[in-house]
Amino acid sequence: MPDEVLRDAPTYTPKPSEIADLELLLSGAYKPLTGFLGSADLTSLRRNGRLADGTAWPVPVTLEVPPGLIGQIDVADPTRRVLILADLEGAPIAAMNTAEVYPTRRGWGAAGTVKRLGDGGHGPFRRMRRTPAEVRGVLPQGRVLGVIADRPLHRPQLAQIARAARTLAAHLLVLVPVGSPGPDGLAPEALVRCVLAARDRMPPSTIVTLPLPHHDGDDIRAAMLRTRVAAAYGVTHLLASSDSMLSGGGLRVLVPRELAYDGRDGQWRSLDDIPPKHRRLPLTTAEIDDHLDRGTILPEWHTPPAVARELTRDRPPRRQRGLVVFFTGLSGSGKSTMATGVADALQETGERSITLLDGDIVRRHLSAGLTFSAADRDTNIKRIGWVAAEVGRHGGVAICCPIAPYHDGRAAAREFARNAGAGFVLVHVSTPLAECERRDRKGLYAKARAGLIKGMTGIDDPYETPVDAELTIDTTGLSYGEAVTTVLRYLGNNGWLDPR
Ligand code: PPS
Repeated sequence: MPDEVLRDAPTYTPKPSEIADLELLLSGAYKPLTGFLGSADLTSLRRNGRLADGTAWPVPVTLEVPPGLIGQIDVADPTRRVLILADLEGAPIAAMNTAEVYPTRRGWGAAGTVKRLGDGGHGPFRRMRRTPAEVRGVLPQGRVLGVIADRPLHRPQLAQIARAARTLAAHLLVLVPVGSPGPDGLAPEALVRCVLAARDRMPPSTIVTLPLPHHDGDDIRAAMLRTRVAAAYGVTHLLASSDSMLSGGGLRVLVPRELAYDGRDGQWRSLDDIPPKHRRLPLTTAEIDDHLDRGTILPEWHTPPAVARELTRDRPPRRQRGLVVFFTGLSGSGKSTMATGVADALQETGERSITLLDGDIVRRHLSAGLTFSAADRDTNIKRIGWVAAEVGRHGGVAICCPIAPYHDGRAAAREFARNAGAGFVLVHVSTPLAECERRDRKGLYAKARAGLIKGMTGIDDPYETPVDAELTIDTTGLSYGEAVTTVLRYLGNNGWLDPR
């Protein structure tokens, strides 16, 4: 590709899951795919699970682009059909030779082959990324037992791995997906630390990371994709987790026997070989989360202490974990008052570091210049949500109290918190409009009714009632103290505060 074509080509940063797909396309893990799919392949895929040329392929690998970009690309002109795909910092990863742009349900899709430009960037444990060719180059001859470790490995999984490796006389290849937070919400780097912490409990192994993205759609197809990727990495036998039993991609999938802990000798063996009174079943994900939330140590019979230590580091007990308390409600509903009261009470106990992100104050600093248009409100809420999540990432408590009238903005704030490993409590202050209008502390409702201000939430701008609030409080007839106590009691009962 000539330099001036690259220089003049538009640059676009895809969504994280699309960047993960891109990395796998570039590394050869998605062989035979060499680029993002076009409409003919997608239609064929939907119809019969095959690409237009008949190759079996499990999931659509697509790139969505904003409408503004479409005008800058001309697929008929070789000098104007190149699109530079960049990472989140804007550094180029690849050049796409756009062969087609097509309308989708949500906007536009772009298809074409991709060629690597950058080194793939940085990031924690980047040195553990390997392409399939690199891994195949170092694997010993013979069978390769593959494990996709999207969750930490506890003793039951470690015992299954050891058994399978022994039975097959296979070398062990552990693939750690790091594209996005895993199913347990664990940050990718924390997952890698947990897997490495279990290394001395595994047979000799090769451990690599890869950005396996999450694809919408059914679990079977997602499992088929994983199987294909594992096969590309040289896996001959893939150890399935109990919830993904699938074959395909030219390898064998092993569904491990369910193991339990035998209290007589401390071994993990088949459930059926242990008398019920000596048998302990593996902890469920909910039980593990509960241990972590409360800060009780994961039992040694179940989890190697080194793994437990890493898990606790990433998910400290709730009373020490970062938290976003997000109040939403109409103007005058009492959310600022309650938020301030909760902040004061927590500051008095001294157990937490608090940041209060009040609607009015945010609009003076963080969101100065924003209006009350739908787009600006959305930006405002995303900014608040982002800052709150960063506070949470560092173990603090962020208390926010904007109106946040739209579901999408609130959902984005929740997602930011989740990705930062922080808790998120949505408090809907549901005081009805009539009561808010009666209070009308700032005289805004009167002005809105008189037509002096436009777009007032509740009057001529919508408030989408939350359906996912952890707590709903109507402050009509409630004293200040009662309202604040309700929130504090919720936080206490759910482990977010030190018991007193
Ligand atoms: S939003 O929708 O979440 O971005 O709003 P927020 O940042 O919380 O700002 C709400 C405060 O701005 C004042 N105000 C208005 N509210 C709603 N609609 C319109 N058109 C409007 N114009 C000004 C109002 O005083 C809100 O303060 P609170 O504390 O909620 O009463």
